[in-house]
Amino acid sequence: MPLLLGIDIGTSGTKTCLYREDGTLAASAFADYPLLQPRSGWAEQHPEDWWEAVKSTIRAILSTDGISPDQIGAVGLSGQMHGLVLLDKEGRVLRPSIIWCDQRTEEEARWINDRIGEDNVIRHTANPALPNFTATRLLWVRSHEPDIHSRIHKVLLPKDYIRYRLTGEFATEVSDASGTLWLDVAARTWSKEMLGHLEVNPEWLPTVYESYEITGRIHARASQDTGLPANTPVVGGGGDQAAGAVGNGIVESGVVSVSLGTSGVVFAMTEELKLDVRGRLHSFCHAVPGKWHVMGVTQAAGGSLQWYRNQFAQQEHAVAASLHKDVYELLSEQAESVEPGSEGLLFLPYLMGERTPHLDSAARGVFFGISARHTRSHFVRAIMEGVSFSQADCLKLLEGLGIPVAEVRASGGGAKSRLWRQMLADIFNRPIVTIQANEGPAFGAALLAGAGIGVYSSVEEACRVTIRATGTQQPLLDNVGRYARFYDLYRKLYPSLKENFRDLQKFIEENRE
Ligand code: XUL
Repeated sequence: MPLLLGIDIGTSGTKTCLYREDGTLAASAFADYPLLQPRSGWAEQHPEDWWEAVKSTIRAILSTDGISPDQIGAVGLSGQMHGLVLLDKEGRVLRPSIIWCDQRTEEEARWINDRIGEDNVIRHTANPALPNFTATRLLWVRSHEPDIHSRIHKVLLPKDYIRYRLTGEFATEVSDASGTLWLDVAARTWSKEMLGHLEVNPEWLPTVYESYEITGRIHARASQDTGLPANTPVVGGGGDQAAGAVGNGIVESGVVSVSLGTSGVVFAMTEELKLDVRGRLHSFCHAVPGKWHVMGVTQAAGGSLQWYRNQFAQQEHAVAASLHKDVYELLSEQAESVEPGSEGLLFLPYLMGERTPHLDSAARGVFFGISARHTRSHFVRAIMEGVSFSQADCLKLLEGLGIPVAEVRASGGGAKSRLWRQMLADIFNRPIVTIQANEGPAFGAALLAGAGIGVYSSVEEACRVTIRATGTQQPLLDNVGRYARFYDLYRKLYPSLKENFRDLQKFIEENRE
């Protein structure tokens, strides 16, 4: 039986995983790369770094004992969404990719909504223009780097650049394409109207497939580079959220996922396209044919704790290394030593602006209520609680659309922490379920690959065959009450600070080099 390879080009690194048909993991590898932040609010990565990570992780997997390349039946790709990759006519990358969490294009987003009319943008694409959508980045390049703009031959999303390196094809699929603002999400094709209004040459854009469809095959050069057999099929795959949702079995209504990666996402499948009138939730094509999804996004979820780890946890790093432990495990233990509510220390996780529910790229992180009693452990717990409150904001909006929530499944790096899952259970006041696979997007991409070559009869069947719940954490009544009270306070803080965030942004701009 063929093995299925899933590759997830994430923000902190690339995770490549190989699965058997029953969904069990045969091998996995991870390689990281830097996030470039040349200015406050900017975020870029080198597509060449992704490619190096893809090559090295595939090679690591193929050198695992007992695995031979010809066992691999198909490859599925997943990746961070919204990033802009520009190629010239020789297929060379024109500039570093401006990635999903970059905040420089507020003006371009406003320009799109004003010029086309927000209602029309929503009519064409199911979403209003937001600074994280790819279309705004291309406009930014047009006005700030006209020389680069004039040399554009192809415009790709991050995982689709890797597809190009693997197969030589320019292709994408509906779920990732939904996050560009160039896709007619209802019709699942590029929107002629949007391309026309924004003066995007349709020839720049890749062919759009359904996520399980074969988009190309490993070519000879990539076979040499990676060790994968030439002609191995590569399916569409999915944006990391849609692919992750497939990997969590979010392919039927009633089951909702919370995934705590760098960003945090609450995700639900919908039988038809459903919209939040104010655009606070994204409404995109699902990686399942004929289905859509809605999702709420916390920009800096695991990203907030990662920031704390990088800036303040040197001591924990050293201890973790000496104990052969993950530093996040240690941070979680510290947080556990503090009572729910962090003795009044409250965190707003807006380190990279915020999408759901505020749609405000000027918002910034806040610790509120610091007292001399607070220790580093309180700060860690407050970060985890603040991120959970922000995910509760997302869930509330989803429920407001009438989406049934019978079960919530947690996944992503943050959900490895039992404590963080308990916080979600207590703050959502709902049981939180975990499943056996924790590699969400890479797993989902592999399942899509299996559906593409007929190992499974459909994406839904792939999920039925491979996904099993492994545990449920119930809300603890004492905590539920305390958190409900604290959440009220959390929700009041952003409105009181909104204008101050604007002033702060002005101050930063005035004092920029
Ligand atoms: C989704 C989103 C993030 C990125 C990075 O809209 O921006 O999930 O895909 O993970």
